[in-house]
Amino acid sequence: MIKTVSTTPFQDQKPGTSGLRKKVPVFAQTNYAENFIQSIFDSLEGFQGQALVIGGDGRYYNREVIQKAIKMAAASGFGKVMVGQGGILSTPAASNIIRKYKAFGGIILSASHNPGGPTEDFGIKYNIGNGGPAPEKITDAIFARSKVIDTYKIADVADLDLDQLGSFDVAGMAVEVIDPVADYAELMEQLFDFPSIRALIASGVNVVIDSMGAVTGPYATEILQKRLGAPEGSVRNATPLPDFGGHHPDPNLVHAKDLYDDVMSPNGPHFGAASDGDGDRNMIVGKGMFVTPSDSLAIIAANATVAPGYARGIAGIARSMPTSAAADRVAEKLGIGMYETPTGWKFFGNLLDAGKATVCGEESFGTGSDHVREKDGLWAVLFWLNIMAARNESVEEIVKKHWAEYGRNYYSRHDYEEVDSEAANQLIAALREKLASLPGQSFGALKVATADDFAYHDPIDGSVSKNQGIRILFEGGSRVVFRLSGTGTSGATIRVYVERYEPDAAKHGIDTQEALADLIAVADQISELRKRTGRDKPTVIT
Ligand code: G16
Repeated sequence: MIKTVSTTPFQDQKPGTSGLRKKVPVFAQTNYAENFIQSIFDSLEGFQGQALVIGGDGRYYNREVIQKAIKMAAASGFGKVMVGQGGILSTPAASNIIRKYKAFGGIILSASHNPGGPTEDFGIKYNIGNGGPAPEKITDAIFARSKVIDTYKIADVADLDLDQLGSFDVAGMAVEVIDPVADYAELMEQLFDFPSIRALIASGVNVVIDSMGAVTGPYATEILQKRLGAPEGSVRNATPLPDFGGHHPDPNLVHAKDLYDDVMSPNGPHFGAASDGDGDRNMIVGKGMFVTPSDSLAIIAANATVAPGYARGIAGIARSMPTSAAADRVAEKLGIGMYETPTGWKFFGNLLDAGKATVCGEESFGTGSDHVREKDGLWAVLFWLNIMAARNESVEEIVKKHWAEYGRNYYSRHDYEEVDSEAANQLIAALREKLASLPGQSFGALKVATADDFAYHDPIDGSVSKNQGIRILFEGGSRVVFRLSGTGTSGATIRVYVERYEPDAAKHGIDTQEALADLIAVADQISELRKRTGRDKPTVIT
């Protein structure tokens, strides 16, 4: 019943910021997915007889790869697979299942915020027993294995019916098809004050969530509509579809513009939120106020104790390096630890496991805590609703008061997508060459204080991750950061992050792009971005 199949290695299976992401036609090549899954198993030790969690965001090709993964797990000696009904598990829900049922690890199938469909994106990611993305040590081992693999093992059995809940046998291995929502909804109910949020909604605060045709639909429907009493229709685009209904499931001001416009209109909802393909990102919009992800992290941290799950206080905050320093001011005031990590949720895992950080966040619309080991879109939405209910204030009031107390970090990210890879690499290389000569140089009123290529020394395991982004810091706390995205699937994406700190509340009402205009111009001057890429404006501004 177990077949050993000969294969030839692919040389391009290097996991990026979050797993292996490629176009569906790449994944659909003979043995491509099998090679990568076997490379994962070959890089792990001690899983015989243990449980593996499998699920994905429902995108095109999800079910096909789940069938392969189940049969290969059986052939490799896992004792049990837990798989979400219909092949569905949001990324945070998968993390929760791994932790709650003490599974050995999990395979999550998603390309996150990238579009889905026969010619769009797909992805495979391995998460370890703490529920978080595999650290670099493991992803490096998987890549090394994928380059030399010559066989894989698979059970030669019929496909499993993924739509039927219950326990089944696949080639001698137990498979449980589980409700993807129940455990997650229960966890949220433990962390947040559901009665207060229910009362807030009952009082007439109109809350909508746009699930963008992706995985959070069933989760948001159960929690917001069934448990918190929001009227039917409050969750929009609520059915997960293989092509996300044609949506680009990236919750930002470009792809969730309809929601933004609706909340900003006089008769629109008071509060709007959107999530991404696999449910780990979030966007928060209140009437009159878009909340930047960096501010969202700072505000959640500053108000954490209103939520029952965090009433004892938070131990520390972690943010990725390109995320604004708004949270740093909160940590300073609370007298707790602040950690700056490279981009990638995997870098938070050690800090969370060691109890050094309780809440974490990234500028890329990611926020989360030690309740799981992934960022968590609906968690952030519920945290905001809990804060609004506890303070009896709107999003706009909460944000403005926060700025008045801590100062405002004006912040924006400019993305240049699908740039020629060679040109992008040269731009970064040229910046690296300039680093030593920048400090002391003035660009108009801006004087460079320091410049470096960010390197992270993990305080828990001592590992070092180099070349994590070019930082140019100016006197007074402004900065620009350049890095190449590790999640794109065609060409290169250059990200330029721009930040200015403004302590004076009288100057908190300026348009963000205007407030950052001189820094944006200097970023172009130093990097020669327009000249090198031939682009005259970013593809996406967030
Ligand atoms: C992933 C990672 C995040 C990271 C984001 C953007 O998110 O989990 O930690 O911030 O990619 O990465 P990059 O700037 O390299 O494209 P997701 O939601 O895509 O899994």
